[in-house]
Amino acid sequence: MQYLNNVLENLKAKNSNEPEFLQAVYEVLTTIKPVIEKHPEFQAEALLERITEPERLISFRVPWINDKGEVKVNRGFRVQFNGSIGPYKGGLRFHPSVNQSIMKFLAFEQCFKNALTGLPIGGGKGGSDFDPKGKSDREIMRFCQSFMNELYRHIGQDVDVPAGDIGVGAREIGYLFGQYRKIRNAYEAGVLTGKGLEYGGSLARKEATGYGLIYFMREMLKENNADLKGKTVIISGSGNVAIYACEKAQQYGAKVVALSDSNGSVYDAQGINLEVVKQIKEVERGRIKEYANRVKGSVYTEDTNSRSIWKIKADIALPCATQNEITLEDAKTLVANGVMAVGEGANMPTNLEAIEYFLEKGVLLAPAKAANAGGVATSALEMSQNSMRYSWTFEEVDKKLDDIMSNIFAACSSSAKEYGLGKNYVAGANIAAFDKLSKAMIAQGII
Ligand code: NDP
Ligand code: 2IT
Repeated sequence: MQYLNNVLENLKAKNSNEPEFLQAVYEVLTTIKPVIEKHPEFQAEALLERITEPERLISFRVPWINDKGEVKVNRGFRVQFNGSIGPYKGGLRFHPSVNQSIMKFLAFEQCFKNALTGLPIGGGKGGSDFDPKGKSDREIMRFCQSFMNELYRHIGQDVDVPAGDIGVGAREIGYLFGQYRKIRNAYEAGVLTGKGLEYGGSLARKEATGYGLIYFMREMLKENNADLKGKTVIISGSGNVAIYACEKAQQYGAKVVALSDSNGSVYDAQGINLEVVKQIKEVERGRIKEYANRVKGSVYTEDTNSRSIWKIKADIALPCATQNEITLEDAKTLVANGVMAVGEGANMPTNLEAIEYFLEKGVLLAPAKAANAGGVATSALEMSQNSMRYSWTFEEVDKKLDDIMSNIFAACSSSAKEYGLGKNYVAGANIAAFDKLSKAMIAQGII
């Protein structure tokens, strides 16, 4: 298709130093090809050119002072990618790997993910190349305050609503919110989500991404006459998403045998003891290696790229750490070991070749944009509660989350069927999301 090829070529030329962004765009645009073919008017509207160009990209200096009194400087970002459906919405990532390419890929994906939730949220993302590892609470606080000293002028509860992502959890959101409140001299609770329960946070937000991933997996398995009970599961990462995916999978009777972090993985044939993991990760902010010191019979494998986990035999694999953590080689190992389903908790964890391989081999693949949308969906529920100055119970929020995830699965499945794509839920998710986003953009004119 000439129009699509031209757009992809131009994007490549313009963003040649942004491989992650190009990867995310390529996956979406190639899978929605049958939709583009049906709509010649998209070309005159320059719809693909507009949908792949952020509305605004902000980059700023973040100076802060460490405990030794030394001045440090990091780079901060906020990418406001698409505001057609609602205020820009998406997390903040603090990780040394953060750069413009990673920010743009995450913000681009977020627009489609947020469209799938059915809630009124646009797409954005932000963060910094700041490395929170080994920093004291006071250093984290000073960094967050400096970050907000610039970010505050770009956000607002009706403008752009950040939340957490890698390296940003309740502690960081607390410091960010405090600084925003001080600068603005107003209690605008809905400006950030993932807040503590004492000051406007939502019950079940902490659990939402991981639980949502398993609700999506449950629906996908159900459509394929299977369920989670008795399945062996491996989960990469041991942060927020991994921990609560593990918890819900265990509640459904699955046996989770492995978790990891960026230094290596633990294997526990008895099934992971999540209380031990929560103590190490949520309380002590320690390394997963510690699990093997505390739980008899478990084995730790050190590993610089943290991919040793994919060598462990399992029925279901849940990548919940970072982008491109499953390569073609990993996919081949997983398939050879009999994996039947992969659920993406992380954003873009499976590279393009690995996605193709899984689909070719009939592995059920739950794509990130759909399968990890429970976090941002519950953030939107947090915004609703903040607007109402009211809060729902855990059960109420969890039930809404379950319904949202079931609806997202149904949308992915029916879009895939409509275009004769069988069980390609990757394409199904992209088509369903594009359908909504493109209609909202076209309705609002050329902006
Ligand atoms: P956390 O910071 O809580 O945990 C991240 C986990 O992934 C840690 O175990 C970390 O190990 C590991 N990890 C991070 N980067 C790398 C890397 N480069 N190589 C190997 N391991 C790595 O983050 P979350 O759990 O919140 O996020 C995990 C993934 O889920 C991300 O892709 C995020 O974008 C996505 N996501 C998060 C949502 C949320 O609500 N939090 C919502 C939707 C998606 P270590 O401690 O060693 O760095
Ligand atoms: O990738 C994601 O969807 C998130 N990090 C959650 C974003 C949010 O606004 O809750």
